[in-house]
Amino acid sequence: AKKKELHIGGIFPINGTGGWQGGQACEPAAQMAFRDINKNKDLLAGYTLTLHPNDSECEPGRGAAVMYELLYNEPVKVMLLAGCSTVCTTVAEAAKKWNLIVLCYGASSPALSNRQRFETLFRTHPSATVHNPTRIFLMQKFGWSRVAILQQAEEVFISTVEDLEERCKAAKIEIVTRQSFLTDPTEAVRNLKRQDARIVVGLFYVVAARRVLCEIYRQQLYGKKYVWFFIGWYEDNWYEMQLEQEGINCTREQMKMAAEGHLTTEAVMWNQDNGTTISGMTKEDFRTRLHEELKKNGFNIDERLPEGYQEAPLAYDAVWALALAFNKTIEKLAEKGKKLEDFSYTNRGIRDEIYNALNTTSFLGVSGRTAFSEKGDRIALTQVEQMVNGKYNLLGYYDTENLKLKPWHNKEQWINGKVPQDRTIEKTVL
Ligand code: ABU
Repeated sequence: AKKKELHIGGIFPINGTGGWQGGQACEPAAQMAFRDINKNKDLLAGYTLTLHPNDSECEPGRGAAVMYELLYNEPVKVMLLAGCSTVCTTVAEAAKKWNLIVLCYGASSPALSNRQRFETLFRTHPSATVHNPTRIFLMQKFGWSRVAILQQAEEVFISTVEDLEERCKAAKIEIVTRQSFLTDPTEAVRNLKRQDARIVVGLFYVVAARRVLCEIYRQQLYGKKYVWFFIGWYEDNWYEMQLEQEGINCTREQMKMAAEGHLTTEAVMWNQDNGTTISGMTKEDFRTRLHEELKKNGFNIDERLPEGYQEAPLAYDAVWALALAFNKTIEKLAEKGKKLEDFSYTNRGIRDEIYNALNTTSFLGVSGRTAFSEKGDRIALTQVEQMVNGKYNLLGYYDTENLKLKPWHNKEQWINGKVPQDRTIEKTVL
């Protein structure tokens, strides 16, 4: 008998210029998952999943337009997959009106952890708040109790800072200044210098990060007196890419000098060990297949990895989470004499079944244990790295749930071997 099709709307940020174009690697990873699931005889018997992919460019307006195209054109979509915080926020806020569950593989905004506002949202991407206990741990470890914050004015970073401020207050760490910018960070960096900020937490998308880094160089907020915390999900050589195209007024060498010694925190997005996961692949099998897919999609991965490479396992596992939830829903609905293909945008009952199924999903994926908290969030471990001579060194892992190191390698390096101070130390004249 002909298999029944279940349609999924896919919203991927691919061709934009500002935020996170992670669809470049996440879409091929998701496509791979759809093929694997459709071939799997133990899942979704009698059904086939069809993805309808679109590019949101990581622009909320474009994301909304794409969502309406998916909704107002046949066939009916049973779920939406989306990435990039600004787009997920727009899509997830609206989708509940169509009784649609939204599963975000690439959205870190803490603002999304709000069940009143985002009734039908789940995400395989951890919330950016997971970085904050790790930042506090590092501040305490290195004796910094006076820090500053520089952020891009986007809800994803604003909500991360709100959480960081609370945690700093609890840990008695003073935030000397909080500077924000829309597109040009010049004035904000100047203000950091005026306030004699030495330890700075920077929160911005990668294009803005390059502008900030060039400004750090120009205003000389780098070197032995300064430590910057950046977000760890940028690609490894982000500081020297796209400089001409983006009109960055610094050379590669200057960018490298300014980036030296900075720390990054990031959620661990690849399974920790190389054991077999639900798809039958280890994370290294997945990497090999992903590389083949990326090459087929025209990426020269030896030259540079596409954006979203780190998050590709989250996209792959999002599709597995969706398939397992559909499988469970089909069984539940059958008990009531109903079918998943009867889903319509006015069908709250089927939406609730899919919601309950996702809520109780738990499996070992290529990104690690995949399960969702009551807010729809992913539970995760964080990783700390430091840039030394233009390359990232792994310093260690921090378990933000149990507030434990696991393990720390003591490999941090400071210019002249001294940990930078968080303030000017007055010399006592005898
Ligand atoms: N790791 C990518 C997150 C992108 C975003 O939150 O928009």
